[in-house]
Amino acid sequence: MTLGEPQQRALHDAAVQVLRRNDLGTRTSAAPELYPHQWSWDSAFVAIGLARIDIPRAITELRGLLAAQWSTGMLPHIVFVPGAHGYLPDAERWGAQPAAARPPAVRTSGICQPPAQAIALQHVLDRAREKGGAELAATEAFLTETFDGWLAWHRWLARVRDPDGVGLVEIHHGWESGFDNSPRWDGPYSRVRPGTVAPFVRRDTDHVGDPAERPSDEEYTRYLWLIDQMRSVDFDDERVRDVIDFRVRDVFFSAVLAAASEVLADIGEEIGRGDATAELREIAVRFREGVAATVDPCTGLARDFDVRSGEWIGKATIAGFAPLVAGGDLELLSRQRTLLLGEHWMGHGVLRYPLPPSTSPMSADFRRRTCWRGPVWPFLNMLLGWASARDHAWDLRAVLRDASLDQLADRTFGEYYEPITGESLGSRDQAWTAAAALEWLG
Ligand code: 2M8
Repeated sequence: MTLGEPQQRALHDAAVQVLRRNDLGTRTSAAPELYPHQWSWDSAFVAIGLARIDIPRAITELRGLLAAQWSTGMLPHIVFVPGAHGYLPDAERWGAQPAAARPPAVRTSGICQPPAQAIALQHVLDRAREKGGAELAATEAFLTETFDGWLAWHRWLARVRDPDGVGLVEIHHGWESGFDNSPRWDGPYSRVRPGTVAPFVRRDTDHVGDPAERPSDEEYTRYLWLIDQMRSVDFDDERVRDVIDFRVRDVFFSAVLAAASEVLADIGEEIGRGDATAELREIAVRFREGVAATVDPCTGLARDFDVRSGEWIGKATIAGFAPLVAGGDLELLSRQRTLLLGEHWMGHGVLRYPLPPSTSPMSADFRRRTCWRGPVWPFLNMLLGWASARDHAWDLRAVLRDASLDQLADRTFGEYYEPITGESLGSRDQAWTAAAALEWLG
């Protein structure tokens, strides 16, 4: 089914309302109750949706995020909103206390998330070009003003998180991946041994939904332990590597960096910052090749690498399709598209909609209701749709678009969706889900 005109209009209006409701003025809450703060990669996808309805507001969103950039170049994964709590009991425990590199005026976490921001910048510029006039002028001025900040972010990732130049970003916490409790991290977390850490106690479980859908308190205690380890060295990049129990080369994060670096190089050329082109294209090539080199010839899926155990992580998750985000080798991309559309993934007979679940239903790790272990994530489908358009993979894009609109027509804007029944799960009114609806509607 594809949506008719009235349903499309209703979906559009409801999505706009969600973004307005989550609007804090200069930041957008990731979701009203559960995630009231500004999350880094949510905010990038939110800006893509905002650019469809309000270009100046999209610019404000990205400007606000950049204002929280650390002096090292890192963009923190959460910018805390004063007075808001969500289910995180105490922002200070997640790193929001003074660290040498943190800007003084904001409270932020001390870890990062995949760098989707340049992809958002490109969307804002595209929309501004369609409008022309003052909005285009404002967008170009904004890009000129902030270019060095985005460049510093990409440089930090390339230098600090890939010091050996293998073309893969090393993460130090499952949250840095954005795929919090994915089966990808089961092995690495099994080697995290919390020492003395105050156990995690939820602030309020009322709006967290079914606890079975979420990581357990024991898992959260490990998450906190890693933050404590980082705090013990004042979040100092060089020293964190030596003390941290979790060191993984994240293939999906790396793919986002590759794609975003290519885009940032294009933007740089357009605004007269050709001086950064060679460096950014080199980062794009390095990480694209790094991602491609992880592909398991048996499964056709890209893999993460656990630095501490020296093992590949070959779980059947959506991150295995990282090359489709990174772009590059045409044959590899074509093989991956066939796999993605095939019966282990989007073409699996049990699925409510032909959309990729976060873990393959064929995998023993598949959990249909548990957050990153099975459900479908609309923002990821938007990202795959963007990459498909970039690579002229119109067939894949069309399936993703039609099925996404069908899924989102319930207007709950769920955080994630049960892949077999299509039920909306997790938080409601999730901002990046509303943004995905607006982007698909065009
Ligand atoms: C989820 O992660 C946060 C921690 O960062 C959490 O579970 O508390 C993930 O889905 C992540 O990708 C997302 O950015 C965040 C906010 O939507 O929620």
